[in-house]
Amino acid sequence: MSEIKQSWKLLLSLFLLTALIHASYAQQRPNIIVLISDDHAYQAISAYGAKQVRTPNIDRIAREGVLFNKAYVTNSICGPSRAVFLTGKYSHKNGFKDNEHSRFNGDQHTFIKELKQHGYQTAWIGKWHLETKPQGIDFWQVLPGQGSYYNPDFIMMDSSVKRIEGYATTITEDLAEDWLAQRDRSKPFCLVVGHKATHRTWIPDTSDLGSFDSVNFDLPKNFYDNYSGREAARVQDMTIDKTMLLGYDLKMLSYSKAMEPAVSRMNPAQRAKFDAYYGPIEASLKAANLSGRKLVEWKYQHYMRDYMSTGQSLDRNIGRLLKYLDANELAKNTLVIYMSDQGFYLGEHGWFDKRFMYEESFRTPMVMRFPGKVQPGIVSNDFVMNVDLGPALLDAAGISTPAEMQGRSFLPLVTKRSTSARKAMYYHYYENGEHAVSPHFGIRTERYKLIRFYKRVEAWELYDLQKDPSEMHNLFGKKGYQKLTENLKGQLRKLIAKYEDSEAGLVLSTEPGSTK
Ligand code: SGN
Ligand code: CA
Repeated sequence: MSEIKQSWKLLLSLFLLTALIHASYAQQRPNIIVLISDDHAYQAISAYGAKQVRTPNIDRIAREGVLFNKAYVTNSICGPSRAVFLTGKYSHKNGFKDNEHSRFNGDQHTFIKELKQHGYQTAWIGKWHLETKPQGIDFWQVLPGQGSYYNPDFIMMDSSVKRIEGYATTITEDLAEDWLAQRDRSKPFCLVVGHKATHRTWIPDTSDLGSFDSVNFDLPKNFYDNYSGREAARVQDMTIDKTMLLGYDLKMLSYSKAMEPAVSRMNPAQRAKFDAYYGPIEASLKAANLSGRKLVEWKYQHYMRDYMSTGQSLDRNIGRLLKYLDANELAKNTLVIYMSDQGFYLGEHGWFDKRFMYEESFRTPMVMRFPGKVQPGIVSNDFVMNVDLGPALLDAAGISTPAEMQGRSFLPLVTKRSTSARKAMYYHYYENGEHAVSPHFGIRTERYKLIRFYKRVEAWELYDLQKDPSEMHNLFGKKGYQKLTENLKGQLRKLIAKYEDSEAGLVLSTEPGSTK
């Protein structure tokens, strides 16, 4: 009898020991939170030098960790950007090339599946926008498509649709906190919070309406770009002047009914606040009877005010998450990264929207806090890309990058394990529809950028970013640039071969002088 008792005791202690080891291992591995917003421009973030707005919570992440000054995306549009993040592969490899025809193949491997296989508890909440349902994630609750700002629907794991009263950014944060509160505490976690803000049509929470009404936003120097020498830039359909609509984008309801689907979702209290804010602006616009540059500049100011107010709603909810981590003793062992799915034009070249390989949309804000691993206050000037994010998160969890992933962890660059960053970045944008941006691919080095447009416009562009950071002077074909161009073309071909982008390869193989 006592022998049986003894072996039970032994078994029990063994069990407890294993549980203890398991729990402490779980403790050591960091938790991961990725906050991914939509269309949030670095020009709208004070940590990136924006002077006319404050984003204290995004700034806090940067201050307590690292600000990536040269973070870029491989394909500047929503669905493709998320697919690149998930898979660690370029669009032509993960299959989600554009928002128009692509559906994400959820059977393929993702960084989040890899984390789950290594014992992480995983969740994705909020914007997803990949057409098919999430796969291989423990918990998800996502917006259908672009989602709605007010009283949004969410797709639940059992495929039912649940409408939740309130403002999307706040609800998404509420759901993230709910999930954190009920998670399995014996495991480390990875939570992705996908925010709809600051996507078109830039509708802020009611409490943020009018927050920037006293600010007169500086007009970008190239607001009145005439696109000379840049055919693809000339034929686009994304100007504040012609494409941005008074009724739809700027919410002047008497100008058009297009905003109706968004406002008709509002409850009477929300709608009353909306009308109380936009009604008088609309009345004053009518009374002013503006035209020409006066009207365009009026549109620009109201675009900026709505956009920045929506950004303020976003920043406040990021702050709530940081506070939750503080209050629940999670801050120390959690990597937090904030980024947008791409950049955005805030009037540069006269535009809103994204897509182009020009800096404002190619580049994305990205800040990361990783206590104990990354010193506070670092500013990184190395080239990093969204294709590197999955590998970096796996690296943080002590998992090596799966062979099929094309990105590489950027953690060594900011933990000083290594200093060998990439010297050049490869970009490829495919969509050929809304906003009429021609498909294009290209290379950016420290100083130069070479872009090849195709399908809609057939043209090359070359920029000296040191002399012309706003990308106004296309140097392609200009005297004295032939050698440089040949060199850049050579580097571009190498990247195309390295990433196995046959579509781009085919375009180049038809070039005069091509050896292929
Ligand atoms: C919508 C917007 C476009 C925007 C795309 C892509 N039009 O189609 O302005 O470029 O999304 O955005 S809207 O009338 O529906 O607002 S993305 O964030 O999904 O890439
Ligand atoms: Ca986007």
